[in-house]
Amino acid sequence: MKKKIGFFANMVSVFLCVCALCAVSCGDDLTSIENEMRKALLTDAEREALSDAGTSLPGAAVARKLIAVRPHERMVAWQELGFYAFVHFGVNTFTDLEWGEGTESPTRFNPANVDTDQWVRTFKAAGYKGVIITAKHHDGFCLWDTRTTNHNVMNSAYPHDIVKMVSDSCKRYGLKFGIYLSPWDRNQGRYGIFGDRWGNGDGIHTMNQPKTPWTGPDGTVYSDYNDFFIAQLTELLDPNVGTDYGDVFAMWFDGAGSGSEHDDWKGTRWYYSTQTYNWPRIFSKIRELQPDCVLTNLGPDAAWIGNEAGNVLPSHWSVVPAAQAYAVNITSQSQQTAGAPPVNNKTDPRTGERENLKDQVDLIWNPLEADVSIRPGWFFHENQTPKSLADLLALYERCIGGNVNLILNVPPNMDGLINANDVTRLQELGARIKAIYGRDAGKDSNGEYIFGAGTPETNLLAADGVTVTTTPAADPDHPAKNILTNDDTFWQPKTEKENATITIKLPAAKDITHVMLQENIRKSQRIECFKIEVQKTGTSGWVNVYADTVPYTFSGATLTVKRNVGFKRICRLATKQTGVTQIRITISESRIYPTLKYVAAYNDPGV
Ligand code: FUL
Repeated sequence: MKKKIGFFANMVSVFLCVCALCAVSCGDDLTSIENEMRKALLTDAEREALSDAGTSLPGAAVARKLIAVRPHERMVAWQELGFYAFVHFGVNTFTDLEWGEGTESPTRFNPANVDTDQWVRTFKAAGYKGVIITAKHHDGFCLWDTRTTNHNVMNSAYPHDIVKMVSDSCKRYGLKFGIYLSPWDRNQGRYGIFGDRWGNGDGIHTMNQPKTPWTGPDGTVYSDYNDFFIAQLTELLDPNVGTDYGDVFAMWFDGAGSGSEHDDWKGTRWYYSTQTYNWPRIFSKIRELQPDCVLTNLGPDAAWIGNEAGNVLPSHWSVVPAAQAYAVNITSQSQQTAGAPPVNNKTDPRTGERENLKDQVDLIWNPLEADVSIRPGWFFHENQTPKSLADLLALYERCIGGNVNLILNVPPNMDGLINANDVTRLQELGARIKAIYGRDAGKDSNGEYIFGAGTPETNLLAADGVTVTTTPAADPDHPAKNILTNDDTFWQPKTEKENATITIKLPAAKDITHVMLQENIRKSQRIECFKIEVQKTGTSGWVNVYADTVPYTFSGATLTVKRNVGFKRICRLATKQTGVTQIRITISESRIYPTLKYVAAYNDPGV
């Protein structure tokens, strides 16, 4: 039984808070709130640089403007997670659908024996550092013990709060816990639907009429879908309303079905649907309840890459025009009918380049996330199989190593378990990641190596006797040797230069298949173009093993894209380099004073 005390009081304060907020920001979308939040994080000098940021700035002033845009600590923590699980589970698991219509009976949800510990153990074995569960998908079925609607798991054939079970399992295994709450809700009668497309509908709502208030199962009166959505968020994020799921590292909002006016097939006929969200109110409520929670996909913190196949660009930029992060723009570019391709505006790799940003006055730190499913569908379907190990490893390396976080979906089956062949595939993936990246695959939220005590040190540069020299010389506070340790220290030159050379000498020759580079993103993203060369035993020349540019086809033209770094760049070399004694990284362009936080080299035992 839930605590209900305080709920009404809470709703009243939500209402008052909202009225105050609306007075200043309704209609502004997230600009005023989010941009002010972002600017508040900068130092006076950085804010000054940004407020001066205009058009036609001379030379380095453009670079200064761009490096003034930096992540909040919540974004640094999110980027460090890198790899986490998506779990799509709900009525669709039992109806064999991807997008339920919202008319299905909750009793259709009938798993034999949900074991969320089995899910999370499997995820940990794969190297995941967090889990995001579909608390509500587009069909509106809630996987938690909610008071907002009867369309929930407690009225199903398996009356258990699945959200709570997942959050408890995450705590047990040291993984972060996050929530997907679909804004689009096809079960909720007041969700944006204002009429039957063909004039013979329920006639409750017409375009110009205010919607009638409705009463939830516990007597709460909602006047608008935004109230309802906020009440759901409050249950999920506010420990004081009785459903305590603990810290939530990310809220994942999907833009599907939430764009401008569109037709929606609901059970037996087409409806004409649109929903006006009060995004400033929604985002502010989350900030108030869980300030460290990242608002991703459709939200001001992290952006969707624009496809669901993990097709990243050759270079991704975290500093982009702020308009890219506006929720209204994202929803209008998302899917409006099942299977329809989204309007993808993230395929132009020039978006974040200096040349494109030089005249922009409103910029935002908005790194990317790729959402991909291990199977063709997001929900479990008996006839589907998981991707191959080679595909999954390539996906991991191009996303995690391409300045893009990866959320890899694994759908539980009708028993409520991760299917045996998916478990095997994820264990294989974890074993490969561990063998290549060892300790650099990271730590869990308890500070333990994600693969446990037996995690090997695989970084060849972590050995005694490795030396680093740079041109220009390092700032004494940020010496070159800092790049050899995977911590918060970093290298930065002493002088204001756009280019630099970093030479790493190994005490004994090594075979190398990968090099990994990380910038200190707390200082923004600065490296715009770099290449890697190696020198081998008994030679004095340098062999180029990772080119500074790469061809990319966009809109029928072949562009030459410069390779940047960002949070993490994994460079898988075209062929294994044997007998390497020195590695040279040449930064040919940067947004002045480039930084490197960590450089590692590996020898993949599987190559
Ligand atoms: C899409 C949704 O429509 C899918 O059902 C799924 O939830 C995926 C993660 O996002 O846009």
